[in-house]
Amino acid sequence: MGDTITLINSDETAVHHAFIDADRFVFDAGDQEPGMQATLILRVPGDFIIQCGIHPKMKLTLHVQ
Ligand SMILES: [Cu+2]
Repeated sequence: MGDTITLINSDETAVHHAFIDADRFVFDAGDQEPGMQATLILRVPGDFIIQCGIHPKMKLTLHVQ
């Protein structure tokens, strides 16, 4: 908890939009053009799913201690 994760869109053309929508924690990176980065600060312990608002199949499980 308290660490940060840097989310970098390293795709060459695709825009991504990472977000977490959990009961106890919400995060929204906004639309990320290729090369853009966003910082996710891990404020709450637990298991969370990072999703992409543009590509529903993209999911990343995050375990915060
Ligand atoms: Cu995406």
